[in-house]
Amino acid sequence: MAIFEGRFSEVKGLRVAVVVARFNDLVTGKLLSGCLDCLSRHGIDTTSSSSQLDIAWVPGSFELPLVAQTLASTGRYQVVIALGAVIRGDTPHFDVVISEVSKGIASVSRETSVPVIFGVLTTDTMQQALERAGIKSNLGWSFALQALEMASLISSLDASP
Ligand code: INI
Repeated sequence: MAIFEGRFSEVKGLRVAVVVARFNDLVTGKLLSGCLDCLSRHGIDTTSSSSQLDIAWVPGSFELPLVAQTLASTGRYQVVIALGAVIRGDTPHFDVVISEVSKGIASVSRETSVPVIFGVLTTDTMQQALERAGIKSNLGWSFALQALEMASLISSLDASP
């Protein structure tokens, strides 16, 4: 019997791409900060000259799947993290955006075999989003941990005889 589990310490040679939406950047900027803090404290070089980390900005969450797919398809990254904030407000656009983003990101993962972390907050209000992006906790940190775990898990499955 084999039991596979991702580890958080296997960061040597690991390359991570983060794609982040500018829409609601008060929130997504904080998610990105939390994410980079976690990656850096686990040993990933997140400096501007880093060869371990690349960041791509897109206009809104709707654009996350396409750019995640483009990045994943390059073969340069073991994991992609997609960050966004979709806030309900008064618009039915919310449902369209979130449905496309969630389905899109799931299919990019499956089609490329590169894990893509769903780091998109979906909330009713800006206050709720801010609470999850640093006021109470910063889910950007958790998304980065999930990325490290999935990159390690997929790599151990790939290496298994
Ligand atoms: N994009 C978001 O990231 N969050 C939102 O809350 C949002 N709302 O509510 O409209 C949003 N819309 C823009 C969308 O993601 C696209 O960028 C736009 O439709 C152009 O394709």
